[in-house]
Amino acid sequence: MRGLLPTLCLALGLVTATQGLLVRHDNSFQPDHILRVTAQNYSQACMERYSVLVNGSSPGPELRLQEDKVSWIRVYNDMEDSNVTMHWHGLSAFTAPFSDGTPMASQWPIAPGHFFDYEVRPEVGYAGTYFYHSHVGFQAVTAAGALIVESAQPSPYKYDEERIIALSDFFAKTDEEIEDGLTSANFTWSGETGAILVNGQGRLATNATGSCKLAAISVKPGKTYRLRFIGETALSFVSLAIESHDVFEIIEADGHYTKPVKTSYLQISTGQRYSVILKAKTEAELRKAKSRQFYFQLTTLGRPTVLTNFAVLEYPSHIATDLTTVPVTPPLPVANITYGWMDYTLEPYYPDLNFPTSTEVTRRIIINVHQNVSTHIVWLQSGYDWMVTFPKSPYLVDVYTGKLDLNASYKRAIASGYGFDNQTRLFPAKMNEVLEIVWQNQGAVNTGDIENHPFHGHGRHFYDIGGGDGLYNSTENEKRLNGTHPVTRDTTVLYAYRTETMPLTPSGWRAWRIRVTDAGVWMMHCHILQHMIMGMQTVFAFGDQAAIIAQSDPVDEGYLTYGGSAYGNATYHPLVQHFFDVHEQTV
Ligand SMILES: *[C@@H]1O[C@H](CO)[C@@H](O)[C@H](O)[C@H]1NC(C)=O
Ligand SMILES: *[C@@H]1O[C@H](CO)[C@@H](O)[C@H](O)[C@H]1NC(C)=O
Ligand SMILES: *[C@@H]1O[C@H](CO)[C@@H](O)[C@H](O)[C@H]1NC(C)=O
Ligand SMILES: *[C@@H]1O[C@H](CO)[C@@H](O)[C@H](O)[C@H]1NC(C)=O
Ligand SMILES: *[C@@H]1O[C@H](CO)[C@@H](O)[C@H](O)[C@H]1NC(C)=O
Ligand SMILES: *[C@@H]1O[C@H](CO)[C@@H](O)[C@H](O)[C@H]1NC(C)=O
Ligand SMILES: *[C@@H]1O[C@H](CO)[C@@H](O)[C@H](O)[C@H]1NC(C)=O
Ligand SMILES: *[C@@H]1O[C@H](CO)[C@@H](O)[C@H](O)[C@H]1NC(C)=O
Ligand SMILES: *[C@@H]1O[C@H](CO)[C@@H](O)[C@H](O)[C@H]1NC(C)=O
Ligand SMILES: *[C@@H]1O[C@H](CO)[C@@H](O)[C@H](O)[C@H]1NC(C)=O
Ligand SMILES: *[C@@H]1O[C@H](CO)[C@@H](O)[C@H](O)[C@H]1NC(C)=O
Ligand SMILES: *[C@@H]1O[C@H](CO)[C@@H](O)[C@H](O)[C@H]1NC(C)=O
Ligand SMILES: [Cu+2]
Repeated sequence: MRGLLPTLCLALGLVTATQGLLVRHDNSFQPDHILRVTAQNYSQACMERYSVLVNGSSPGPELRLQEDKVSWIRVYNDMEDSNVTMHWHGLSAFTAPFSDGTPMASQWPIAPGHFFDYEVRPEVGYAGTYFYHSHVGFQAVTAAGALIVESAQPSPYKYDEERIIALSDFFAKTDEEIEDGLTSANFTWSGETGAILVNGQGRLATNATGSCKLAAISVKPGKTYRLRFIGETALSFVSLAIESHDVFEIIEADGHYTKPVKTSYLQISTGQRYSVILKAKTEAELRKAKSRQFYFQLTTLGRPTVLTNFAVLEYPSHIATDLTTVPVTPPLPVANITYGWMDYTLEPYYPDLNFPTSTEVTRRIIINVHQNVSTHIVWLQSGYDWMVTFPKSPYLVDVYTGKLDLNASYKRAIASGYGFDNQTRLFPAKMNEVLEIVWQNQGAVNTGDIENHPFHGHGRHFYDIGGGDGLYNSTENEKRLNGTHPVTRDTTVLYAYRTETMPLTPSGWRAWRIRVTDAGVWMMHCHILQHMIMGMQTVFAFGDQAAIIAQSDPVDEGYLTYGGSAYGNATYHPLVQHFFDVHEQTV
């Protein structure tokens, strides 16, 4: 749609800038999807909890978007005393500038009683499995839902039907109690997860009393299924296998088809998605197995306590499936190696000629991460935390208003030697740089503790170039990469190769490569909600001010203030810019 009025503009001869059409979203405007966010008492795993819900449930309704098509998603904040934003996890480079859903990074949060119209356009080649979730505080523990991008092109893999299997955590404490505990000088941990839920259902892992049911995934004998696994957990890193179904084939990771890889189990962190092909048993095989229901076994990895949870794979039967009994002893073994799963193994389905080689890398940014204990317990990246309370206004807003001087920030970042500007707490990059970003785990300052951190990148997906123990050594890693074909991902795990080491000692790394092609403000952060709240977030700015505002200049002032006129409410129709309906402006 770029250049809606090119002929006219050429006739006038004075093309100066592009600007998204400014449209009053009154009653004549129909969003493609509507999500309503409330906070209310809600029951999961036989436990009532005050939770943030999308359309009254957790998970919220499934969204289906089309490749290359703009979808308008209206998000209402029906809560009385909390802000909300919605993030389209994995799709962030393909949303309009203010639509990435990161509070104080890409937009002002949606105030109570207000709504915001998100403009999202999945790119061609990104058909796959995603999810949406709130990006405020601990809300995403319940405020999340599946987002599937469909393609007009047929899938390279054939299957009869698909099933969504979204994993989430249950915590007994409320979001507010958890947030207060984590940010208090009197630090209080959230507690461990009470249950890993499947599509919102399940039973407490340790004391499964009551009548609440395990999730049932129904399949028909002899059919082929695409199971879409979504890591919507707050904390849990999960090992997952299916009883008597020893082999399935991975075909998608984070929205991209992969070459098929056979496996008997998955390891899925918060933020990750995998699709697998599962061939359901035939009637003959079911007779041989003497059962028509089988457990999904979900086991937490890398936490002080190991919790095991279940869901049920059910085949049609005259006997009702038993959804309230859980096995006394877990039926399946759990791999004792919790790091390195599928590293250097997954390959893109379609050959990717765009992978940046080491010689193309223009800048390597090593980000040391560790826990620090002073007045508070915080997670630091390059010596600093990032919390939503740090910026006075969103970075993207400051780029538009000119308050943020990205050129000066870039100078400071380069001078620091870490690629980090400690004044703005930004990692700025110029267009067309090729970055190698290395997350380097270090022991906590006092205890030497080491944990798993599933790092998530907003913006265009990065090439994951692996992970390993100790200190990152690019020469060594180049040798390992030889002959491999790195995939693009949006979430990969910085593993704990041990539970503790000496304070500040390097202990494990994860490396990414990214071509800086999509101007904007992109967060890169650990996806464990507790860690985010404790400061484990970074903000990258791709492109200078000119590159970022090129998408629309000027932008309407309604985006630039909290509760501004781009945000609607019960009595006010917002004035919204259609960034993908760009016209050239003449003066
Ligand atoms: C969410 O609920 C609203 C009404 O409350 C409804 O209009 C909308 O269609 C629902 N959204 C989805 C995706 O089901
Ligand atoms: C939610 O439940 C708590 C007790 O668990 C109760 O105190 C509170 O009033 C309930 N809130 C609402 C809005 O129903
Ligand atoms: C909502 O966001 C605004 C703007 O950042 C902030 O001033 C306010 O404190 C937030 N409200 C809540 C309840 O967190
Ligand atoms: C710290 O928090 C714990 C748990 O919430 C509480 O039991 C304790 O009294 C608190 N201590 C102080 C000094 O506030
Ligand atoms: C089960 O656990 C929950 C929370 O962890 C607790 O509130 C409840 O009292 C426990 N029930 C039993 C029977 O132990
Ligand atoms: C995993 O188990 C195997 C066999 O049981 C054992 O040889 C190996 O040392 C274990 N590895 C770890 C990291 O515990
Ligand atoms: C890290 O902790 C030390 C004390 O152990 C403290 O002096 C320092 O200010 C802390 N740094 C940050 C950024 O929290
Ligand atoms: C930033 O630097 C570039 C050159 O690298 C220059 O073209 C541009 O005008 C500068 N922008 C601002 C706002 O200073
Ligand atoms: C930024 O880093 C420099 C050099 O280490 C230091 O002098 C300065 O105080 C830091 N500024 C802030 C705001 O942390
Ligand atoms: C990296 O590994 C190579 C061997 O492959 C070694 O020669 C080099 O010293 C290592 N670099 C560092 C910084 O340890
Ligand atoms: C990559 O591996 C091949 C053998 O598999 C070897 O011939 C080649 O020299 C290696 N390339 C590099 C850059 O190490
Ligand atoms: C609704 O939005 C308009 C325009 O931003 C504002 O003037 C009005 O105060 C808002 N109403 C409420 C109840 O916030
Ligand atoms: Cu983390």
